[in-house]
Amino acid sequence: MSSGTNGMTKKKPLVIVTRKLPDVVETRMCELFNTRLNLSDKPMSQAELADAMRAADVLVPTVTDRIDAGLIAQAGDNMKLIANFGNGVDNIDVTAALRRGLTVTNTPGVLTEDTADMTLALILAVARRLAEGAAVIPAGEWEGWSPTWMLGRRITGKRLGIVGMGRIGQAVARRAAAFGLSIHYHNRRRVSAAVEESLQATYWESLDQMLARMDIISVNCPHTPATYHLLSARRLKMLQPHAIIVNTARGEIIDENALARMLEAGEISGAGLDVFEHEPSVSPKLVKLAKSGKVTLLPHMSSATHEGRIDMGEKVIVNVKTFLDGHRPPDRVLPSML
Ligand code: 8YV
Repeated sequence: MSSGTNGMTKKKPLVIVTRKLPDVVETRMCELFNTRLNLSDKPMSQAELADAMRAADVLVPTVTDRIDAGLIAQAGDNMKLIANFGNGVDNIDVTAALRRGLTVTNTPGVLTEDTADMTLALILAVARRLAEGAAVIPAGEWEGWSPTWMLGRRITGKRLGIVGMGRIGQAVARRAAAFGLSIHYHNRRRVSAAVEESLQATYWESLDQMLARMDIISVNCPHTPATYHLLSARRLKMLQPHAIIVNTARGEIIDENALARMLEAGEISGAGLDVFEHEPSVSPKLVKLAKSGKVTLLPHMSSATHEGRIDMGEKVIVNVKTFLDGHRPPDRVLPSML
């Protein structure tokens, strides 16, 4: 308990964390703040989140919590900060939060490299049939080497089209160049000439035209109202039949049903997906295709490293502490940034 200037005892602000975080992060949060943890890690219901919004001064949600306008309307008078444990803020109605006078922060920068690593892993997995191959020996099905068996597609020399050339897109480009891919990108704003030059990246103003000419597409833009179903059925149809598509951003950016239909019909050759439109449920068509080896599906784990989660926690702590100390937190998110 700290003392107020008027001599009365001032209540320490309550920080409610919606999911289990790494131990070191939780320990530090408990040292610094009056913190209520979720040790069971069970996702909170909308009713439980509403209770938390009423009771807390600060809420620390994750991607699995839908902090929509309805919930924000129920925020208590003390509620001032939503410090998201995550980079993407599409789980939060940032505009409604701002209108209510709530500050929103996120954890940018610290999951860039891990997410880019997994993007390349998925490109390789799909093109070189990694998941299918890895299943053969454990299943006792290997009958020996054959010159025409398990053939995938060469990566080197192919064209990679990156949709979204922010931090993660650029980290993907750096890795992809080392694999001999030529780098193409579409972004709502063209990146600087210096960045283009250093990445040897070709800008496509028209997403449609880029899609039609690529061998591999990687989705690396945030999910916003403007990018919802950016890869619509119409746009997916522009891909060449041998193309593969990888998504480590958000499921909502691709029309998942259309993608599944086209994969099934052989109109796109393969997909590597770490994110889905209705997590944790996944289109049964995609699940079936995963069994046949056409697609590799991962359970939203691109940023899942011990180091990354601790870094994310540290970012949350800095944002909360800075805010509670009366300053502007470093990772403030404004609707204009989305
Ligand atoms: C995180 C992510 O695991 O940060 C993001 O935007 O998509 C993930 O990699 C998740 O958001 C944690 O809340």
